Amino acid sequence: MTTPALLPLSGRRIPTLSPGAASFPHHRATLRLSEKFILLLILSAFITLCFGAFFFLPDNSKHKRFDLGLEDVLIPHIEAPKGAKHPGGQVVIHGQGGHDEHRHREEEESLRDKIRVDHERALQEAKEKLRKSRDELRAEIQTEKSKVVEDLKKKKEVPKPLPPVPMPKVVGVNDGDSVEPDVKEKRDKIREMMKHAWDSYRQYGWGHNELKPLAKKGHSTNIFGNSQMGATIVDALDSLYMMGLHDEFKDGQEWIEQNLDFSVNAEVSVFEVNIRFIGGLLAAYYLSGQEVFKVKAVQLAEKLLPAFNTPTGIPWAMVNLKSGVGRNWGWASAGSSILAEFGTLHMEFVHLTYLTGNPAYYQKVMHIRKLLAKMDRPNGLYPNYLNPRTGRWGQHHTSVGGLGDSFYEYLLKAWLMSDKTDTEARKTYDDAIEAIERHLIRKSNGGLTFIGEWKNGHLERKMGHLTCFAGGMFALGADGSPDDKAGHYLQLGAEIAHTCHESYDRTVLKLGPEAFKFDSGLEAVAVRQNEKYYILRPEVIETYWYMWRFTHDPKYRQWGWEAAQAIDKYCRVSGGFSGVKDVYSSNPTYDDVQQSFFLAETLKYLYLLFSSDDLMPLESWVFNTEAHPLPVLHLANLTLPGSQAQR
Ligand code: DMJ
Repeated sequence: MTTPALLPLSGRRIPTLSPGAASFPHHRATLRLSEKFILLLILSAFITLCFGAFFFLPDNSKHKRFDLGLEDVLIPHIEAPKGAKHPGGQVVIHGQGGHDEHRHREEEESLRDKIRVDHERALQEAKEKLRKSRDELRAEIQTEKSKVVEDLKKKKEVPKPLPPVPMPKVVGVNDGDSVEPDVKEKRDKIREMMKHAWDSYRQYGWGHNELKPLAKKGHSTNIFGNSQMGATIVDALDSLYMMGLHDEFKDGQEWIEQNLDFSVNAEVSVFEVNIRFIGGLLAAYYLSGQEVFKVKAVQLAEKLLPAFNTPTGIPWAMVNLKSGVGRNWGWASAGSSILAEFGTLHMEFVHLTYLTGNPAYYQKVMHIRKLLAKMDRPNGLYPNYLNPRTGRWGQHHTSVGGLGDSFYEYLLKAWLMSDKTDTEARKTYDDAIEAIERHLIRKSNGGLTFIGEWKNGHLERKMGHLTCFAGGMFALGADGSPDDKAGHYLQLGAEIAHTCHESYDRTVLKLGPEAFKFDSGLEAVAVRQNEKYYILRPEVIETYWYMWRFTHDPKYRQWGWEAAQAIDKYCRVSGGFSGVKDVYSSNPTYDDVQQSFFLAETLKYLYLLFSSDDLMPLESWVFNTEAHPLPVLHLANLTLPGSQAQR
């Protein structure tokens, strides 16, 4: 589910004013930091003054002091006489005369003195500040800021040691080389493409999230906030490892050790960070055994947890890594959370609980599952939007492409990853797929099977590139499907693969458009200009790979090779690989983005397609939605709190 990068987002920007703008009253109300600082000082001096004045009122005032019950906060150093406080927190003056009265007057006197001194000091400080020039103030603010940063750095927590956990059996991390020279050659070509993508990023975008291969500089989208978290490095690690690019892997590891820091003031997508970073780090850990990846994954996961602080426990789409404040995308059905986002956490979170012994991760995702299980589903379908405040569905839009896709994928993979013991997940997957088949899957007039989208009771006969992953999913889920329907689902997978191949084959560049229609005589072609782009996406090749693994029909390698050649011919530039804006034009323009998923997924699936099956066998590994492999956990031997699978 990557739609956020493409859909119009409500990313709010703080307007920046030109120097001196605040001195013109007709300028917009946004103030610079130094002005804000001065105003704050004046305001605090004024408040201190008022507060002080309150105590200079005549004693016969009817006012009762501290009657707001805030005394403990305001003056914690003053002890109220024993028993003199009523339940509302009000200090009662008993007026018994004599000793008590005298002591009370003394206390009052000393309090007044203190307030007077404090308030004079505050006034003095404010006056001094006001006498300073703008530059002096700016320098002062800068020094204070740096001090805070320094203090924070010093305070940086030493990571808690993680409990020793038995490493799941890691099988099939081998060369996977083929004996057939032709296949070997193709595989070498894919490795060379990976090297070009990586080296270009290394040279021009190192440390940035992604690369602009034409401008030859770093790139980022709002899914990563304003951070420089090296998304491409983390996303690419396991591909590098599998391809035997060990120097590059080491380079990436070093960057992560030295630079990857999650204490940044960045508002990131919980889903994207989970699938790319946590998934990428965990896979790198399992493949290489290097502790640093596990430690970083856990540090990051802790930063995501505040996203679950909603009235329902359905997480926000975005969270600020520093403040923990979450919110949803402005465009998502009246502030809803998105099915493919909150429904694509399970695999990584189960592994986090496994590796840390902390049940919180597992509990969070199981809570989501339970909540969904209780809800009514229109026609048995899951709408893409769910409001995290009310727990009600938003707009009734169902899709196996963007906004819905990986929710279904993770149900199936939760079952596979649990060594097929999480039967609840399998049943939920089977029920969902049955409803999808009934309502969304159709055959076009030209005989192409497609998966449409359900919008308020109406089937839109349009399929997205993202939806093409479903061919692989159906094949992967065939074994274990109810009523002996394994053959049926394998066939469905093959039909989807065929349709998606047609969407590539009917273009000039032999690369697939973002979305294609089956309407008014149209068969697997894009209509609108803004659906004709190809951004290096993996889904079609992903399906070819799964189909290859389950059938060994040579056409899947053939189709994969066609796509690889087209990418190399039309998307390769001297500074890396770029998406193209129109796959129907013989002279396409570039979008100038080398997406991190190109290295994580597209090239990895291509490489696996030309490798032997003993590299990453599907009985032992489950690929997350960003193609990061996680080992099957034999849950029968584990203790995941509350897990059905424990029995
Ligand atoms: C990837 O980030 C993941 O595959 C996600 O699930 C959906 N799509 C993008 C790539 O297209």
